[in-house]
Amino acid sequence: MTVIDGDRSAPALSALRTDGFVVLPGVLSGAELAAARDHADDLLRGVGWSDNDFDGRRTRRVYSLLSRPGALEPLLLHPEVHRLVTACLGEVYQFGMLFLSAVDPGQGAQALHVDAGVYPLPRQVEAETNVIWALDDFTDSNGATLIAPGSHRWADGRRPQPHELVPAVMPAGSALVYSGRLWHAAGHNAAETTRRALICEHVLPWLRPADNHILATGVEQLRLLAPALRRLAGVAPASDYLGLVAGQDPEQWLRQTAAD
Ligand SMILES: O=C(O)CCC(=O)C(=O)O
Repeated sequence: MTVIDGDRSAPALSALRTDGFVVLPGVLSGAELAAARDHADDLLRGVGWSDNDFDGRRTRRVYSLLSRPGALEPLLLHPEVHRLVTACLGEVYQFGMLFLSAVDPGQGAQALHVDAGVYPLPRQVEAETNVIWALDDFTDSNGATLIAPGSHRWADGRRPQPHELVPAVMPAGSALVYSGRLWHAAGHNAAETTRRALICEHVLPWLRPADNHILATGVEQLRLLAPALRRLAGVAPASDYLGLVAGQDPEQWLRQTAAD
């Protein structure tokens, strides 16, 4: 497993292309991590377990994060992650699925999957580059994400065998950046503590994102977001003619309708 320290942009990109993932340890400062954890706990308070096997019946999930990004904003916009995403997807892309997850003790391993499997695209298209932020240490025992290195290049129909999986063990504050074509799953949490993560997909701008961020966030809150978050919410047009509002650039439309 490639874990990159030091000046890491070029080796990280090379590992991401070769292995389909890269772990960037210690991306967050202690203060950023503490604030992100506190905000995650606020968001998770009172949230129940998911009601299906895939999301996890001992896992709590929180969506609609753009309506209350708080201390998660530095993670959502982290330049080191976005340099890698830009290298894979180009200058314009948008958030796909975006959620906090708290994998509680006793949660079994998730079904293996590829995030980009929601799109009926040829396997070789890199439609998504995603990140799992470890808000707690990811360990062998607490359900560190299981990944099949190199599986982003596998042909349609090939599935990982148990011996092909490795746990993405990493300290809290690290980022696992991976291809949307990589086979992976949350591991079994056999520990006594919860394993929290922020999971953030980035997808090509001309695809429908898994979450509808515009509806989930609402126009008033979109106006209040940092411009970079607003673009990632899907406000940025994909091209000159794709993603306009009433024939206008969405940013212009937001300014104009605020003034009306
Ligand atoms: O929590 C993890 O390690 C991965 C979760 C995941 O891939 C998913 O829920 O789609």
